[in-house]
This record gives sequence, C-alpha cells and structure tokens, in this order.
Amino acid sequence: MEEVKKIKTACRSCHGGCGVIAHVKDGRVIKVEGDPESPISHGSMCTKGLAITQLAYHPDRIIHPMKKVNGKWKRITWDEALDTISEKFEEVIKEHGAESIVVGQGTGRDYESHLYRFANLLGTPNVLTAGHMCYVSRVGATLITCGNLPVCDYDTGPECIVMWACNPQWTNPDEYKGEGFWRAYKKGSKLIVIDPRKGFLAKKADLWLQLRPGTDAALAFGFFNVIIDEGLYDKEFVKNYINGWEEFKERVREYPLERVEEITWVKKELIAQAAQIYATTKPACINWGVPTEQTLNCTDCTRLLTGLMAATGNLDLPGGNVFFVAPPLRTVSQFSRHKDLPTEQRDKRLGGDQYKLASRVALITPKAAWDAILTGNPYPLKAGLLCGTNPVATRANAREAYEALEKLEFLAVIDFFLTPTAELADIFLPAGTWLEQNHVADNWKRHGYAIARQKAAEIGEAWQDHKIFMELGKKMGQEWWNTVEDALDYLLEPSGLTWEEFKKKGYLKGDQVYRKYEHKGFSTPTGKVELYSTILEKWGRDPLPRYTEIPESPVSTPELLKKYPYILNAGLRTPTFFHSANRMIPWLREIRPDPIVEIHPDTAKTHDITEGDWVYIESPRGRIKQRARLNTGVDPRVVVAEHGWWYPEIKDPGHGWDISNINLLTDNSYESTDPVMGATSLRVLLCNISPCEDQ
Ligand SMILES: Nc1nc2c(c(=O)[nH]1)N[C@H]1C(S)=C(S)[C@@H](COP(=O)(O)OP(=O)(O)OC[C@H]3O[C@@H](n4cnc5c(=O)[nH]c(N)nc54)[C@H](O)[C@@H]3O)O[C@H]1N2
Ligand SMILES: Nc1nc2c(c(=O)[nH]1)N[C@H]1C(S)=C(S)[C@@H](COP(=O)(O)OP(=O)(O)OC[C@H]3O[C@@H](n4cnc5c(=O)[nH]c(N)nc54)[C@H](O)[C@@H]3O)O[C@H]1N2
Ligand code: SF4
Ligand SMILES: [Mo]
Repeated sequence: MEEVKKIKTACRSCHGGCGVIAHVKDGRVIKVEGDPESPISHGSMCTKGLAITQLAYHPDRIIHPMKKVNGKWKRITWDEALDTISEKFEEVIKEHGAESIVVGQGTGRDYESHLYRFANLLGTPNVLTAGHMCYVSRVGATLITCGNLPVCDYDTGPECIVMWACNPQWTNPDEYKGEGFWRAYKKGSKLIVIDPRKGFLAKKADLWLQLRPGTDAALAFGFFNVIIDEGLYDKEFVKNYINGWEEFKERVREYPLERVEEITWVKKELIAQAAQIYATTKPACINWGVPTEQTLNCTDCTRLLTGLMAATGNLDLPGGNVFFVAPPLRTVSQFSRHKDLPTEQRDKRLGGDQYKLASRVALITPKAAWDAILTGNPYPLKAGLLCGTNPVATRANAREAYEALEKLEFLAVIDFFLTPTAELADIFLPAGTWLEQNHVADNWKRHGYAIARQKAAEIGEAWQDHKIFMELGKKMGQEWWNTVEDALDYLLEPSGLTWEEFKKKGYLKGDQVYRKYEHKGFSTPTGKVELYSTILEKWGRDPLPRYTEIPESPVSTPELLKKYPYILNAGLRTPTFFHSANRMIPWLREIRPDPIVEIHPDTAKTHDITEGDWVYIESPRGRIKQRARLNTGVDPRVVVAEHGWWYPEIKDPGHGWDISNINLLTDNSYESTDPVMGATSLRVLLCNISPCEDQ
C-alpha cells in the first residue's frame, strides 16, 4: 500500500481556476480539497469541483474509444479510432474541401488553443463554439470598442460594484470567482444589482433594479441620460479618449428616462439613483454577465456597458474595469496559428459575410452549421468533430440541432459520457478529466494569470483533449510536438520556464500596469474608445449602439401574448450543474433531483399550480416539463427556468433529451439574432404554463 501523495493542481469543473490539492493513493484520487495558496481561490472550492472524484470514477464513464457498429457501441483501440476519423476527413477534403468539416466545442475549456490549431492546420474555417452568445461575443465587442476586455479589479478594491446580469457566487464565470467579488464586497464596497430575479446578491444590494429580461441595453441608455444631464462623466477622459461622443449624445437623447422606464419596467427614480451612485463613487466597476449577450442586443449592450466604464473614467485604473497584463506566454492565438488558415479558406467561413464580428473572432454560429447540413447551402457540411459540447441540450432550437447532427454523414465526439449528442456519433473518444491533464490552465482568460494543472491520475484509456488533437493532427500530417509536455514547453517559452519548472512554481502572474492608454492609446482604429465604431461603420452597420426590442416579447408580438402570456427567462444556473453536465453525479443530483421552473405565487395560483408540481412550459416551438418552485423574487409576468436537462438514468439513446430541455422552446431564426455576432435569444421568449395532468 502506497502512502497518500498530495498533488497540487487546478480545477476545471466550471470555467476553472480554483487551486486544488488532490490526494492520491495507489494511483487513484481519493479526495480533493482547496489549495490555500491559490491566488485565485485561497482554499475555497464549490460543490462541482469537490464532486470530481464521483465524476472521474463514475461507472457510466466511457474510458476507451468506441465505434458504432449496426447501431451498437463497440470498443476499439485508439489507433483504429484515429485512423477511422482521419480517413473519413481525408475523403471529405478530397471530395468537398476541408471547409466541409466542422470542428466544435462548447464553453471555454482550456483546449481551444489545440482545437483551433487542429482546425487551422486542417484548413477548415468552420469552428463552432458557444462564443457567438457567450464571452467571445463580449471579447469581440470590446475589441472593436476599446481594444481589449475590461475586467473588474477586485483585488485592488472597487468602492462600488455594479453586478450587471451576473451571479458569480453560483457561476464563477470566466475570469471571475464569487470568492474574489466577495472579498471586495466585504471591504465595504457599495453594491448595485441589475437582475430580473431576486437572488442572494439582490438581497444584499444597496440598490436592486428588477428589469424586464433582455432590456439591459435600454437600461444602459437610462444610465447615460442621467450621467450626461447631470454632468457626471469624466470630462477629460471623454474629451481625449472617446470617439464620437457628440454623435453618441444625440443617440442617448432618443432614450429619455420615461421611455427607458417603459421599456425596462424599472422606475426612473431608481435608474437615476443607480446611475448617480455608479458615476460618483470612485473607483467603480461593472461586473457583466452572460445574459447581456444572449439576445440580439448582444454587441450593442456590451458596447454600451464599455461606454459607461469609459465615460465615468473607470477604465484601466485600480479598482475599476481594467486590462490585466498577461504573463509572458505564447497566446492562444499564436499557438493556434490562425494566420496559417489560407485566405481563400477563411473567405468560405459559413455565415462570415453576415456575422462579421463572429468571423473576426474565428467562429461560426450553430444556425449556419445546421443550415449547411440540412439544406446544403451554401455548401454541405459532411463531417464533424465535437469536443466537450452537448448542443442537443444547450443550443437554441435544440430539435434542429438534433436533426442536423443526426443527418451529418460522419460525427466523432469527445466527452466523458454518452450524452444525447454523443449518441449521435459514429466514433466516441474518451477525454481525460482535469485530474488527468497536464496543462498551462487559464491562459485564455484575461485576469493576468496562468496556472499549472498537473496530472494526478490516469484512468482507463482516456486521453486529455490536448493529446487527442495532437495525435489526430499527426495522423493527418500536421505539425505538432511529440508529447503534450513538449507543446507546453513551447507555450511557456517566452517566460523562460519549462513545463517542469512551471509546475513547481504553480502559477505565473503578469506585471500589472494601469492607465496604459496614456502612453499608447486604445487598440482601435482611432486609438480611442469607439462609442462611434469606425469598424461597424465600415461593415455598413449602425456605428452607434441602440436598443432593439426583443423579437418575441409583449411589445413586439402582442398578438402572441394571448396564447403565451409570460416572458420565459431560460437558463437559470444552479450551483450543482454545469449546463448539461453532472446530472449523473450522485452528490450533485441529490441536491437538485429535478429541473426547476420558478413562478411567482400569484401567477401559479391562476394556473392552479402549487409548489413541487410538474408544469408544462410551452412556447410557439414546443412543450417541455419542469417542476414548480414558487418564488416572490420573480416578476409575476416572468417565469425562470433551468436549462441543460437530460436524464442519464433513462437508458435509451435519447436519454430523455426532449422531456425537460428548455432549448426545445428557444428560437434560432435569423431575425432573432444579433446582426454581427449571431447571438441567439436564449434567455427571452414568450411562453405559457399549465399543470401536467400526471404528477
Ligand atoms: N436556454 C439556454 N441555453 C443555454 C444557456 C442559457 O443560459 N440558456 N447558456 C449557454 C451558454 S452561456 C453556454 S457557454 C452553452 C454551453 O454549452 P456546452 O458547452 O455545449 O454545454 P455543456 O453541457 O457544458 O458541455 C457539454 C459536455 O462537455 C463535456 N465535458 C466537460 N468537460 C470536458 C472536457 O474537459 N473535455 C471534454 N472532451 N468534454 C468535457 C461534458 O461531459 C458535457 O457532456 O450553453 C448555452 N445554452
Ligand atoms: N454552476 C454553474 N456555473 C456556471 C455555468 C453553469 O451552467 N452552472 N455556466 C457557465 C457559463 S458557460 C457561463 S456563460 C456563466 C454565466 O454566468 P453569469 O454571467 O453569472 O450568468 P447567469 O448565471 O446565467 O445569470 C446571471 C444573473 O443574471 C440574471 N439575468 C437573467 N436574465 C437577465 C437579463 O436579461 N438581464 C439581466 N440584467 N440579468 C439577467 C439571472 O437571474 C442571474 O442572477 O456561468 C458559468 N458558470
Ligand atoms: S468554482 Fe469552478 S474551478 Fe472552482 S471549485 Fe468550483 S468548479 Fe472548480
Ligand atoms: Mo457560457
């Protein structure tokens, strides 16, 4: 019997980053605990991270490659699996061109450097991610507005925090951790929460603005009204560093506070008070969350919030919204060799002519992919490789996603489990969890850190995703390194460290410098914060942001209200699940056994719905069921539902993907998407509710 070894590593059961000490005995991880020395998490961990041992050693986890033969899964070797994929891809390239292969992933998972390198060297411009409506859309919109993504500088201590559509205590998204926010808040910072639902933070807040879902861009105009009328903006900054302030002011006049109140449902006095506090408390930061991106206002809303940070003089100064300096590593973009994708291939990117911002950040939208598969327009997609994504549960108009993936001639999926999406594949490749990886983690984030994620165990024949892309790439004649660690040496080279040295160090932090614009301006065409965007103008778009009414709403489609009288706010996260993941993990499922739809008690009463009832939720596109929870913290005109539900315990290949999956109700029509990014209206649509006849 071996002694227990303690290995320092980094979690990635969400967007990741918390420091972990893994306890390993006889080659098996027996428990994990928070690492008090982590600069990100200081010893804290959440339920999902702590449950990793139940995920990694789950009896249903697939830990060897498989191929589907006559509708049944059969175990095969890695060699056979990779040969099958590469032969099929070669065949498609020969007959249709590399663009007929779609390579896809879901949310950020630390392997985009490798996935993109594989796609670029393959020659396909068609990389499908969640980025059109999550995070990358924010990065894209800030790149064209102020040259980089501004992030709250929690460690330096903002005096005022505006929590704008974010719930970091539960979600720890991207570069943020609830723990970092909490430390700043506990020092006495003011808190303004902008959220249609009264959650933990809304209860703590100095001010809570309960807006109508999807109207954030209009609310931002409300803030600007007050800030301009009362002269609360930073005059020097505006004069020197904002492009198009005068034109922008004209646009703001189109949104007087009375109109903003009508659109957003937030009382104008409350908007004024919030704007005054934000603009006059220094330093202040806005912590934005993903709901601001998940409507057709995605790009404009991000641009408006960036504008608020800039106009109030809170950009890139301690305690404000800052551009963190990354440690000296090769960037994801350099590693991915984006420049090596030939121009003629780039020009073939699906939807690239329409969604120019999405194309600029090198991704396609799911709708463009499904259309190419289902209609062959503008050319057919024939084969796909999906890694760490479950579009059948997580993309708008899930039925279309299902039909498209079912129709794809050849599909390979890389995952831990046979999800409803993986069941549609021809080849299944078993990925290693974060316990089974060596990686320079968090290098895609913009918080100024890179963290060592060290392998604590090997399980079955699973390979970490990075190795899968490397080995498949090599089979196809691409230039890669011998081992995963050799590639990490290359990533780390500018820092002067090897992987072996870096992992002993644990992490690297960039040397932070503030107010960089004073020396080099902003990385935009005018060198200023472009509230008037010269890039959008060049694309023939409105150079100024605006609020566009949600296409399916009480205002846009009043006739639909008779049948679908409520706004469905679809996508409430829970601390236990990560989108469609973790439903099979006993510790986590026990906490939340069923999908929950939150309904105001008055609304529930009109439908004879009581706490715990199974409820049908219906939109013009379909019907599913979830269990009612009565909540006075949601508006009686709004219902709030969870997303990502399927039932691993249902053993047929569909695994109940269409029972409680909210994305059977969401829309992905072109009219409902952001015109340059392609973001879909995942969060805001109309619905009706009724009690299920069988409970
Ligand atoms: N209605 C509605 N829909 C939404 C949202 C919403 O708010 N409302 N949110 C959207 C957002 S923001 C996003 S980002 C998307 C997310 O969409 P996805 O990324 O597609 O969703 P997940 O369920 O997280 O990912 C699915 C799979 O990744 C696997 N996985 C986890 N880690 C790894 C790994 O390291 N390697 C590999 N190979 N596989 C792994 C899991 O087992 C799981 O099956 O969902 C979106 N869908
Ligand atoms: N446990 C867990 N953690 C996760 C995920 C998960 O599925 N589970 N998903 C991960 C992913 S990929 C992402 S993108 C992040 C997202 O994490 P966040 O950015 O925190 O986003 P959400 O939790 O979706 O929503 C945040 C808050 O916005 C509110 N909200 C909903 N609609 C609107 C709206 O229209 N306007 C405004 N102002 N507020 C609104 C919600 O009520 C919620 O309180 O979380 C990540 N972390
Ligand atoms: S917050 Fe994310 S990184 Fe931290 S322990 Fe939880 S799942 Fe892991
Ligand atoms: Mo996301």
